[in-house]
Amino acid sequence: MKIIKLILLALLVLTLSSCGKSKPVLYIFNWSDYIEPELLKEFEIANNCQIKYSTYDSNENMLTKIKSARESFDVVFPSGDHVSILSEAGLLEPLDRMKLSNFHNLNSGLLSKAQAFDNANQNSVPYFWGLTGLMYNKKYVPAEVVAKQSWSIVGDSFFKGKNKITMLDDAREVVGVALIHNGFDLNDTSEAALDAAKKTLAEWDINITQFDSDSYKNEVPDGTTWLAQSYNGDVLQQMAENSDLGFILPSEGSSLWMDNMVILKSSQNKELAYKFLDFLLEVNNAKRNAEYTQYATPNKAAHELLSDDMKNNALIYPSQEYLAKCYMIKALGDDIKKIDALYEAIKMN
Ligand code: N2P
Repeated sequence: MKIIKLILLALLVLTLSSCGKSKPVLYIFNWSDYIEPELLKEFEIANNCQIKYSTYDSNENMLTKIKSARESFDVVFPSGDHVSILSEAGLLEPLDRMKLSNFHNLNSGLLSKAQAFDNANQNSVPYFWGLTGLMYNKKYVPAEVVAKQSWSIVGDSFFKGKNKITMLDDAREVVGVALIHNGFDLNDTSEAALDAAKKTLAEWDINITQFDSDSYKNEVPDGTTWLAQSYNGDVLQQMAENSDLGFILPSEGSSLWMDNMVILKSSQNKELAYKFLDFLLEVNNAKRNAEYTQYATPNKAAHELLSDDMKNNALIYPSQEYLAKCYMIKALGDDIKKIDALYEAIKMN
């Protein structure tokens, strides 16, 4: 009897002491709706750790939070121009390839493109790429309005006085498509280019209710908004459940971006952060992630495993002809102020 009591006591002490030992924590900061949630749980189990996951809806918000230093993160997912901004600010950990055993799964063509914002792919690993287009609800927007297949739909007189259009809360995206609509490069900050963009945005603005990068995902389906500038994968996630929704990539071309995984220099748990990056680069995980998010994967090995339906979906992987009309958002240095000023003026109106 005594022995049994002793064993029970020992067990109790063991359980209590293991409860007290906290698991390592990985702090992740990502765009909303941008990861297959099951993958997070699987990573936690496989690595006996806890993930603290927070989201943002624009690069600007992400940057402000990181700089405020009230919270610290290990892994973040900036777009290309913000990889440049973060790395110039000295905030990124140069990546040790030896710790990324699945790096070889990446598409080498896309890796060279990524060098435009990250020299020698030193500080970032491509995560997904995508385009910005127009999401609409067929119940409210007549087919002949959408048939224009142009960014000028935003200024269409059909929407006058209806307050049913939103655009992204992102200066580069909003000014960018106005530049493209006028035949300019999205990165052009010359006076001629910005004057043209300004005129266009002033015309469109009459129809724009708000600038918001998140709410369109629910508001276009429920009819609060009828047309929204939106990220392709976010729309495709909604379209899978609602046949009233449509999405177009306007014929003038669009903005093109690549989002990336980075480890912050200030990370307190770099070993675990590396494991997380490598976990997402693993071929089956990358495939499941691409299927869930509906974004284009830079993971070549995973892309090969996708269904033909997905690979042939021109809203995810557009034709080379269309991509040739798109512009990657680049870091502009001080010239960003011109774009910001134009955007703020439109928002204030
Ligand atoms: C995910 C949006 C990510 C794309 N919700 C923006 N770069």
